[in-house]
Amino acid sequence: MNDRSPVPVVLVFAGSDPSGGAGVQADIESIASMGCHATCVITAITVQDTEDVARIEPVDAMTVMDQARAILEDMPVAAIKVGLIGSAENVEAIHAILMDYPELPVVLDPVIESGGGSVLTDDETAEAMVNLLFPLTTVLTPNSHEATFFAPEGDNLESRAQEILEYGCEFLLITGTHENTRDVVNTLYGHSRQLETYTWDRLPFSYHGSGCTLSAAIAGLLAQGIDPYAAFIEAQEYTWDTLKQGYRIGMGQHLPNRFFWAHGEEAQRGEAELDAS
Ligand code: PXL
Repeated sequence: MNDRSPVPVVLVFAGSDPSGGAGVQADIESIASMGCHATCVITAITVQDTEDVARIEPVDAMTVMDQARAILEDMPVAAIKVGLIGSAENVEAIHAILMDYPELPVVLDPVIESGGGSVLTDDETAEAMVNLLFPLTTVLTPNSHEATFFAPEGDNLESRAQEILEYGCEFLLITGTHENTRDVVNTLYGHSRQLETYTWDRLPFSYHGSGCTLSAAIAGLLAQGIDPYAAFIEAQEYTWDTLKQGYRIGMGQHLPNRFFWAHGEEAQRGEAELDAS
């Protein structure tokens, strides 16, 4: 934490998801849950519900750049999270910002499609991400579909991971939610090799915003100054709990309950004390 701020600040670049499940809405809740303050540069407005995405309206690159500069010049940002970017021009704007703050850890969730399977990132934007942002990334968090998209040549997870690491990110955490395995296995790579695997009980539903929740939690923990290996474990535990205690409010996917910790036994005890007084 910086001595100018009582709370670590995370700068988020992300799209708005009006359902509140994914995007910047997810990032704010996750980052707040990690005890940090989320500042948010909106890169795109999406029209979507819990089932599907109908439209994406990218914000123009100058507005993305100006939002980020306004925050960075005002607050002691301690980590950056990048989610949906919306256009190749926005990739260039984010690249320019990251080049000016090389000391900040960057968590990039290379969003290609929504949980419902809609394409959110076109090929030109994806290519710009690989060339301009992957080399500046501390932690890249693709799911296994996205890993295949970025490394189509590889014929297994290991070779795809090696191909992606060569673009320059420091750590690569590939999530296994989309695989047909009994458990969910997430795999961490770095320093040209596999570093860890993490195995989680597979939950019964399909969730909207799990990747945003995980990557934002990692960014929050890195902003707290926590060791990256500890941050990866804690962020996965947090994300799994949000899904386990998630709910189905709309007619599509379930949503993570990112404030489950505020509704637990401790919070209920506090409420009972208030009622009694
Ligand atoms: O989960 C990826 C994602 C990220 N950002 C926005 C989204 C989605 C998925 O729907 O809508 C804005």
